[in-house]
Amino acid sequence: MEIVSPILTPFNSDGTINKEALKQHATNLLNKGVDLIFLNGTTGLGPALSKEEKKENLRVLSDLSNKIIFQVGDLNLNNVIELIKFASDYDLRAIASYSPYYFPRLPEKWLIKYFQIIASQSRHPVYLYNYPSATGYDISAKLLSKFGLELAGVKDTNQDLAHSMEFKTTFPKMKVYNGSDTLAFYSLLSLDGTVASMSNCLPTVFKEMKEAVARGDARKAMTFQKLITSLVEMARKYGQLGSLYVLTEITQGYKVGGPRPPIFPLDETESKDLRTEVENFLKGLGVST
Ligand code: FW2
Repeated sequence: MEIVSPILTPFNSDGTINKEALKQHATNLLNKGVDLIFLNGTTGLGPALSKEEKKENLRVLSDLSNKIIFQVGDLNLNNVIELIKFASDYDLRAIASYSPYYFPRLPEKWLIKYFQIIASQSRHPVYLYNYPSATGYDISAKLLSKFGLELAGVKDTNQDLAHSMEFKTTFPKMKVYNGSDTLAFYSLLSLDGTVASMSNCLPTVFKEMKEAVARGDARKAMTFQKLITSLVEMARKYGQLGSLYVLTEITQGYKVGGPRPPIFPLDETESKDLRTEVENFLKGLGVST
């Protein structure tokens, strides 16, 4: 049972990556009980990073590389292959990729081919990042099975837990994580773990939820899930990706820079309102974050 943190990418105001903040944040998350870091994911603004920035993120976290799943997806397959080659010098847990996106009506065969090429190039285990509502394509267990493609793992960002569980029943050896914050408790209970963006700002809550699941205390674990879901609702009012930078600063006590347009930072009033709401909410609960 693992907590995987899709780490946010901290940007400076000039749009460059704040490397010190990235290192500090990753180290803090792992110290507080997060098991693995998902680098260049959605929360890390992966689709908006250049190939050089994706490499840079891994260089910055090279000391922690065996705790990293390195996301390499791109619409330019040459970039994907270059990133896989680059990654081969690092001792990674896995590489991962979302499917091709944007282009409509891609034949199933082409989607599968993309992952077959990745698998043929990588010396590391390959994890599928399936996010149908973002990419427009569902790389389901049925589809993998239809083409006989076995991958080492999957992060399924899906509100349908049965869809994630189908990977496990079809491929018992596959590592299966659900990527929805609102299903983190159920993912810890029934899958190999959760990949949850809220673990950026609530690492200790996630760790305690995992411990509660491990000792069979579902009621306690549910209280943590409710807290996580409440924070998601607060964050979504202002745009969840931008809000996460503010939430992380509030709960972890250090600056993690800001997002980069087209993911815009919260303005001063929004940040203040979010801070007030979150601090008031957490005050009564007596939980560590
Ligand atoms: C990532 C995640 C979590 C997301 C989820 C989507 O890479 O950021 O899939 O937060 O909104 O795994």
